[in-house]
Amino acid sequence: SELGLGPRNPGCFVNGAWSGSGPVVASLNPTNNQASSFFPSILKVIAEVIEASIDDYEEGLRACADAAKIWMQIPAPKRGEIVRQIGEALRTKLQYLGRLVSLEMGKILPEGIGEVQEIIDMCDYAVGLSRQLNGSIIPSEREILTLLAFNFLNFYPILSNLFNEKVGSTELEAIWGPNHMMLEVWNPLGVVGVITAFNFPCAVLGWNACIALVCGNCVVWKGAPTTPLITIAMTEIVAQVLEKNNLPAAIFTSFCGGAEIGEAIARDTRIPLVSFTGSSKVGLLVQQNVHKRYGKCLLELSGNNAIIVMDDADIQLAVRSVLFAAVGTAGQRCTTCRRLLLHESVYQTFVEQLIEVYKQVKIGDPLEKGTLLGPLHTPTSKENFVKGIEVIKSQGGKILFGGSGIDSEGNFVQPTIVEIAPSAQVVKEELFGPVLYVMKFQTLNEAIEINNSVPQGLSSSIFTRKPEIIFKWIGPHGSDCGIVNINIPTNGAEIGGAFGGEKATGGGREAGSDSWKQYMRRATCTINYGSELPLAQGINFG
Ligand code: UN1
Repeated sequence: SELGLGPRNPGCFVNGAWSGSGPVVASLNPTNNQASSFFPSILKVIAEVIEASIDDYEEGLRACADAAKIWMQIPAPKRGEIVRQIGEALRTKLQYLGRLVSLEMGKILPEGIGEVQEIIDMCDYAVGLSRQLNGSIIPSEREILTLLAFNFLNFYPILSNLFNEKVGSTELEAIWGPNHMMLEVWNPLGVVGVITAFNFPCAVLGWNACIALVCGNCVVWKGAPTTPLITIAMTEIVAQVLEKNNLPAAIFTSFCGGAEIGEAIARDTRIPLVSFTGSSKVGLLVQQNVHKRYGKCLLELSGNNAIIVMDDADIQLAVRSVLFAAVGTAGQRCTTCRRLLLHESVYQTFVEQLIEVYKQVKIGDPLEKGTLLGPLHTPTSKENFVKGIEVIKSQGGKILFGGSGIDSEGNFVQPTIVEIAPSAQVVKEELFGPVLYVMKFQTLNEAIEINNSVPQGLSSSIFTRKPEIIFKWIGPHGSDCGIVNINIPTNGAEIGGAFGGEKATGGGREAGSDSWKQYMRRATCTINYGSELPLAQGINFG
């Protein structure tokens, strides 16, 4: 109730009003899978949501495209001020939102709160950025060749008249400057579509929306179909800030819905950029639809991330890192460590120590203090985990720890360690749960080759203290991923860097660094402030 949610909630924020004429869906609690608005228990009950229909979508997009004309004209630092206020509003609701993330998505409370903190950080980052959307000035190389030749012929007369009024400016400019200047101007795109996934139901919105907004774009957001309450709560917070500032509410338009709305966004020519987070399979479909209409895509797709532990590694540090990377968020981060590559000399000790810490992982209600492993997000995720274990076994995987679903009304499974050959097909795929494949290697080259041998290329990490290994790892013959860490887990990236990966991960970069450039269109302007027309490449045309 602190977030303004009721038992049944319209799930579309269209032109400043909540509505919804699509199907009614229930938000399930992954801890017990109960969903009904009419039972009194807080933990078991979440709520129902009315999703968007295509008519809702059309209405929302019309208003959003209109609002874009206004928003893009507001000075960037003023747009930053709006994002600053969004950050402030989020700060006051941090605990409530964090609990809602934990309740609806199933991640443990510290991670739920951490996720909301990530958007607050993004707001702060974007406020600063709003004063730094700078273009550059590029020296022009145009030469006024004919005039120069002319001036050489007249060299002495010019010199003798140098301090004389009679010297024409044309001659002097002809010698000293091309009278052209090149510069880059960054303009907003208009409307940015953001489609996010269940595992980070609000942080990923933050990476995209905070930047998109300061860059002068309106945002159309479709959250994951299974986390509609977070979509609504987040939207309401943004909406209140826009209203307080007398701005068109359609600057931020959002829809709860599934594939139909996602596809509408991908096909919509009013949306020049679509940022999509999800599986490689769906990402490819989105990309094809967006590219068919010459739109731009930012893809943040699957990961299949490895940690390499070298023979000189700090084993304790590495064990703690692997635990967070493989078990955190129940293995449902795109940055989750799925493959552990151990140098043969540390293999035995490492596996023993890891099993010891896995034994201590407290599994249970994600809202309860001390829980490290909450449920998987949906009953289907649990089914996929159980089926996945069978496939792993059929491909020669040996279960070293865990390996089963847990009998309960929720979607709980055991954290699992599997010994397997890097060549097994299953190792190339992303099983979205707490399953860790352990493999042995002898040389650094072999480890890097295994790291790079999967279709995905998001995150990677190596544990070593040796500079020659570190620099090889981050260089051209090292990891082929977008995130290349040393002595930290594969997950838990800071927002200041550009986040994203290569290959089947989609190539997009979101959040920090110069990611903002993707949310704007660059105009390369060449200005002629003289009266001659020197052509580039020295072309003389008539
Ligand atoms: C994701 O799983 O989609 O680096 C994103 C991390 C988080 C983001 C994960 N900051 O693990």
